[in-house]
Amino acid sequence: MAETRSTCCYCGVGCGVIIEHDHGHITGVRGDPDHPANFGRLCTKGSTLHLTATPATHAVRALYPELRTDRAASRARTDWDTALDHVADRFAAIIREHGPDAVAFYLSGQFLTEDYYVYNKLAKGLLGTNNLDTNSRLCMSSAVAGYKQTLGADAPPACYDDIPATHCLFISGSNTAFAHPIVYRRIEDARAANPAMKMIVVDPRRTDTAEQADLHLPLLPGTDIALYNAMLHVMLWEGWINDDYIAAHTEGFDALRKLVREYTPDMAAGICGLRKQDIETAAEWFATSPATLSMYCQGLNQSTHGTHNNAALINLHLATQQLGRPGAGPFSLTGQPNAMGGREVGGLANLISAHRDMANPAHRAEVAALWGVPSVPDKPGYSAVELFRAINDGKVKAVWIACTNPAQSMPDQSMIHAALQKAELVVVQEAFGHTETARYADVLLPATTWGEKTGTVTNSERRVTRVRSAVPAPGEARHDWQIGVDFARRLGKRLGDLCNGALAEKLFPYTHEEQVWMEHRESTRGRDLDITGLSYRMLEEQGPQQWPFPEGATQGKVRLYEDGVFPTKSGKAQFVATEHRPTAEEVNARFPIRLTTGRLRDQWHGMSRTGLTARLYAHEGEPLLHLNPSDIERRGMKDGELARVKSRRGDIVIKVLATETVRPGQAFLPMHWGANAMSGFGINTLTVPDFDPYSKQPELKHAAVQVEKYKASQHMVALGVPGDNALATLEALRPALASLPQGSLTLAGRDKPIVVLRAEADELSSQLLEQVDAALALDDDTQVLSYRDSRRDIGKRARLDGDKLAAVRLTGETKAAGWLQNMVVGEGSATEARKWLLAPLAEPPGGAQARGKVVCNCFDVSETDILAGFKGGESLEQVQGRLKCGTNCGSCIPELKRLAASCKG
Ligand SMILES: Nc1nc2c(c(=O)[nH]1)N[C@H]1C(S)=C(S)[C@@H](COP(=O)(O)OP(=O)(O)OC[C@H]3O[C@@H](n4cnc5c(=O)[nH]c(N)nc54)[C@H](O)[C@@H]3O)O[C@H]1N2
Ligand SMILES: Nc1nc2c(c(=O)[nH]1)N[C@H]1C(S)=C(S)[C@@H](COP(=O)(O)OP(=O)(O)OC[C@H]3O[C@@H](n4cnc5c(=O)[nH]c(N)nc54)[C@H](O)[C@@H]3O)O[C@H]1N2
Ligand code: SF4
Ligand SMILES: [Mo]
Repeated sequence: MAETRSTCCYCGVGCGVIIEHDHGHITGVRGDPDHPANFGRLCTKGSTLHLTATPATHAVRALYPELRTDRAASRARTDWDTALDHVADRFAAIIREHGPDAVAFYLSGQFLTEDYYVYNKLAKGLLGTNNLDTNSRLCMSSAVAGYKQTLGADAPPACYDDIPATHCLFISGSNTAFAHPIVYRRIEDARAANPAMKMIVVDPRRTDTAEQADLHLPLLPGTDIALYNAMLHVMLWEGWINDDYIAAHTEGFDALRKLVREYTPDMAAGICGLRKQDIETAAEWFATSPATLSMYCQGLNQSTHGTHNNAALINLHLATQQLGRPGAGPFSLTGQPNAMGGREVGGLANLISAHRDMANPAHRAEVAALWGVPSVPDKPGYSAVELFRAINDGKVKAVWIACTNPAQSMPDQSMIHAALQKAELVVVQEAFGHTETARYADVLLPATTWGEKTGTVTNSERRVTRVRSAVPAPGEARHDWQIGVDFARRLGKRLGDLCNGALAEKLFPYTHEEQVWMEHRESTRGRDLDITGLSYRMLEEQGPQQWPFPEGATQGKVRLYEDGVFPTKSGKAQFVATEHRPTAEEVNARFPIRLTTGRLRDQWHGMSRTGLTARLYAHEGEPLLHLNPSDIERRGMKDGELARVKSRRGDIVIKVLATETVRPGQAFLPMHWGANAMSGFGINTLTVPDFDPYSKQPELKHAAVQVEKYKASQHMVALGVPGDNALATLEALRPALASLPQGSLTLAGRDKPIVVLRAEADELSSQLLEQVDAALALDDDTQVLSYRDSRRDIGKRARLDGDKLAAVRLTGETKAAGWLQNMVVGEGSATEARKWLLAPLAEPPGGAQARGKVVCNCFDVSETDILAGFKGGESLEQVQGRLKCGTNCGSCIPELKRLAASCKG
């Protein structure tokens, strides 16, 4: 057995992991005790990483290059030479005919810095197009623009050590407990150590994070600017601002001061749907605390005024000098593991290397000189939404998509799917071949992924960490950067003197990722993110380091702007006069519900990886629309019934979940459910493609929708697994899911995963039922128990494996599905079920219940069991002592506290 230190490939906290393996297979993972991001801790997702790398996952891995030359045909396996030559031929032909702006790259904040660097140079240096954008456009681009407009550079000034040093933590638009769990563990520690520390949470929903706050401001979605302006109004009125600091280190305050005069707490209370006193309290705590740290994420960024949401909050830090010292600062939490690295290499359509500006001729000349090319293009490329529109318009003919799944994650999915259909050439470079986007690939290029890759990433606190490979690439998968280099050389040969084709060999000489990184390092010399003092060797010997870390330094910079000097022309920070603006879509009589979207604790984005691990479904196991009970009742519905949710762009059918965490008139959808998990194109069918004018980040957090009861006359639940690979069964059932008006396809169970297909339709065709039975081995009548009541339209089919229930299909009445699922998963005796299966009963036998949600994933403890403890008078400590819940990774602690509080009240 061997161990390899690496980094978790999920969120921007950037936790260090130790991969346990036998050089061939990954067998386990644990937190790296020496890593400064997590000191040994991991959350539910990080601690199950090894389960996404089992041999069974090969059923869905992209293992070999695949190609189709005819759109109507399906792809066939090919070799790398054929695949890359084909793509190079097509790219060269399109560029020759239409110019370099007719091709585009759409990449990812989950690329390593080395991957990113190669593709950036390929597009901007070799081809001369800035059509290179990434999913960071959906994620961090408002944070980038917000920092640049105010502080002058895209650099989060704070760090994790500011958490224990702060006296007031202002969390806005961030469900830290779910989305940055290990940061949240640090927050819990800091609050335990300093009970006087205040925590304010600004979020329309009462999330687990908000639940723990000293002050929760459940503002109406999209009204942050009004709130922050009003807080500044109060600070001015009370004399809580720092005039000396403003005079010495900032510019633009007068315009802002004038503007916020009208933002009285009363006025903002009306716009935001908040209490005036709460706005005043927030202003007081923020301004008068010895050190205030804000943490924010997509609730601010994913908005048509996302840049100004960021700037309005940073304004407060500048006005009160809450930055540049321990425990204070505006700390934008990074979403993806290497969105920061992407920003560093200039991996967006409007950036160039090392935080340089495309619009600045001197910056362009510097990059051109570094690369040894005559020039880099000055025309900004298409940003994510613009790019897919340009494909739809036929302006972009070929698109190369890598390490992101736009056919699930982009807003307005109908437009995205139409674009992918329309494109002349779609290249998808993926580690997992089953994604929604991979279906559109004319060429599928298999990439290595976590556990196999090597390079570097930068986390939220500017800390550069090594990612290392533990096991070899599966099949013929290759590293992302290598694919880019190989392609660049092939394309160069075909382009010749066109673009910078003749220089391709010289531009892409790399044989090792470290060479790529060294070039990136050189590009940062003298820039705000200077890392010329770092090396792979140093990261190896001394562990992860923060930037800037210029040559000659012995340590990176823990915290920025301590001297009050900012990387702007004047050296002063800039206030931005930010005004409240409506969201792109406001609610009205036809679309009366404000829909927001976001994350679940245990799933990652489109679920290509977390969706392979059954236990990660246990917390919220199927697509659900979170809705206030009063809104459910008003529609004549009950918890768990189906609703049709409609926006101006399309509709989905989904079960409702009654929850007080959303206020009346609002709804929440987890962002994870795409076409692989539910019928149609998934939840992003509903979201708006409108974007912020500065950052071009689309408004994924706000849409106006209508919600109506949906009634299907037929129901089906089919569950089980025929062999030992549930993932293969999942794949086999995908066509069935796609043919349904409403349905979902998920995993359940723990060590022995099973597949669960739920379906609702006015008619379940015999063809569909046959398909389902075949996939679950319920098709051999001699092996199957079968009951049919045609008068009541109730059907039951089950396969037993000895005395155990192995698979079930219920049609007509599905109330017993949860009970049967427990039985299949629990592998208990099926004696009782056998009787039930052959009887006209529809409901499960008395008392038998579905197990319900699993709160603690480490120890598999359900909400039912936890609540029984609290209701029986046990304290949190007693419940934890008995059931062990929350005593390992701690991701469920906020929820345990909430459940405890709910039983007290
Ligand atoms: N479990 C898990 N963790 C993840 C990820 C994942 O997929 N799963 N993804 C990672 C990535 S890439 C990202 S970007 C981060 C995202 O991390 P977060 O931004 O923390 O997560 P979200 O759930 O998208 O949104 C945060 C909150 O914004 C609130 N919100 C909605 N509208 C508004 C508004 O107008 N104002 C305010 N103040 N708040 C609003 C929502 O109710 C939601 O609770 O998570 C990272 N971590
Ligand atoms: N409604 C709504 N939509 C949202 C959001 C929201 O809050 N609400 N959030 C947005 C945000 S913040 C983000 S960041 C995006 C994320 O959206 P996506 O980028 O689409 O999310 P992922 O599913 O993480 O996609 C990464 C893909 O890369 C593949 N992959 C993994 N490792 C590797 C590798 O090493 N190499 C290659 N080539 N491929 C690999 C994975 O299998 C996966 O398919 O979603 C956005 N969409
Ligand atoms: S908090 Fe969880 S998902 Fe994020 S890096 Fe750490 S272990 Fe990975
Ligand atoms: Mo993100």
